[in-house]
Amino acid sequence: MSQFFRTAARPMLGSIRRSFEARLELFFDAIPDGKPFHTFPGIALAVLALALLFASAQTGFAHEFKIGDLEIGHPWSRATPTGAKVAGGYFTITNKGGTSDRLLSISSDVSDKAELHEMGVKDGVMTMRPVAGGLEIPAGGKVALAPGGYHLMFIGLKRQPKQGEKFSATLTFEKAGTVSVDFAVEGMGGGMDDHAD
Ligand SMILES: [Cu+2]
Repeated sequence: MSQFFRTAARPMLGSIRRSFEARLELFFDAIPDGKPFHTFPGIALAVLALALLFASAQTGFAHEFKIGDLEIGHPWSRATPTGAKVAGGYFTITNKGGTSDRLLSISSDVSDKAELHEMGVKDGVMTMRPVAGGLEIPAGGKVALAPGGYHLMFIGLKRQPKQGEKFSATLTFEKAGTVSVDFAVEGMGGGMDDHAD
């Protein structure tokens, strides 16, 4: 069930929620000025109950870490097949501060080392290379590490991360310093396999 939620229901819930919120706005816009809101109590209560339901379903999946002005959103990794030596790591970094910062290094107990990689297409071929000098997080900006783009790579896995578990890693930023985060391991299926050679 949780597998189903992660792979299928979550994006679906997101889009339902978005269209729902859009409709909710229309609903409130449609209330004539000065007309008492309590003329729609039944509908309003049902709408609120549904909105709360979706909100709680969302927070069930999200986890977040903070260090200084930086927010690390939903670090996740993908379960790896037996024998795999590398695993990816993904999350978002939001910089709420007035100065840029830089993700310099990553370490974790699950692997010998961890690198920051960038994926792109060069001459029609998918390539992946380490990012030199760290990853800049602009002031007031948000950077996403996601399959197909920037990502962490845990190299030399000491064990296979299993779906449903979490493993911790340490991120070091130039200004904000060091923060420990937990990577939620999600299912193998879906998306591109960005770590096949
Ligand atoms: Cu990589």
